[in-house]
Amino acid sequence: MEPHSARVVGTETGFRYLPDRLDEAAQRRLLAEVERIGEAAPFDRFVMPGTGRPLSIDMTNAGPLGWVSDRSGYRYSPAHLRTGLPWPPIPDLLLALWRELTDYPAPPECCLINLYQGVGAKLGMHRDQDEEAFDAPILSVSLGDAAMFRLGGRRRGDPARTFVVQSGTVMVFAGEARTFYHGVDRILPGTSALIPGGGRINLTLRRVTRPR
Ligand code: MD3
Ligand code: FE
Repeated sequence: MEPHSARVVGTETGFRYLPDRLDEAAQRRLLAEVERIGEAAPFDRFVMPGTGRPLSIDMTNAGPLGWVSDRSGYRYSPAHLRTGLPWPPIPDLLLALWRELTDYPAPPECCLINLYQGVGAKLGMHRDQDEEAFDAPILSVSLGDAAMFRLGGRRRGDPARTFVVQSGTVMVFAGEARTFYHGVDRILPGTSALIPGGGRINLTLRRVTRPR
C-alpha cells in the first residue's frame, strides 16, 4: 500500500516506508526472538511521569539501554526495572537491517518493543526526544495486526497524515522526519494471524548516546 505521506512528506524529509520488507518467514523468526526477549525481560505496563496513569500498551527492550518510564520520568536504563538484569541483546536480524537501511556509523543501543493488545491499545501523538543522538535515524518494524499510524510534522499542531502499517512493514525516520510528531491511533483487530491471540508488536531501533 502506498501511503499518501510518502508523497506528501517527501523523501527529502528522511522518511522511508517499506511495506512487506520482511516476508512471512522473517516475521516469524523475529516474533520468536521477541518471545525469547519477553521471557528474559518481562513486558511492563509503564506509567506516565507525574500523573502515574498507565499507558495502554506493554513494553520491554533489548540492547545496552532500554527506554523506561515511571513516576519520576522517562529515561534510558541499562537494566530492567523489576528484575535488575541487563536487557537481552538486539537480534542480529535487526542489526543487519539497521546497517542496510541507515548510513549511521554506529549500531543502535536500544530496541524498544511495544505490544498492543485489545481495543484500547494506542499511543498518543509524541516526539521521540529522550535520546542524545538526535542526528541518528530511528528504524521501526511492525508485526501482527495492522495499525492506523499517524505522522505529523515538527510542531504538535502541524497537519498529520494517517495510514495503515502492516506486518512486515519497515519505516526509517532520518533527518527532519526524526523530529516529527507521530502516534498510533488504533489497531485493526483480526488483520493478521502472526501473533497467537492477535495483537501488534512494534520494534524501534534507536541510537541513544553520541558515538565516540
Ligand atoms: C516518527 N512507536 O515507540 S513506530 C515509539 O508503532 C513509537 O509502536 C510507534 O512511536 C509504534 O516511540 C510508532 C514508528 C516511529 C517511530 C519513531 C519515530 C515513527 C517515528 C520517530 C520520529 C518520527
Ligand atoms: Fe515514538
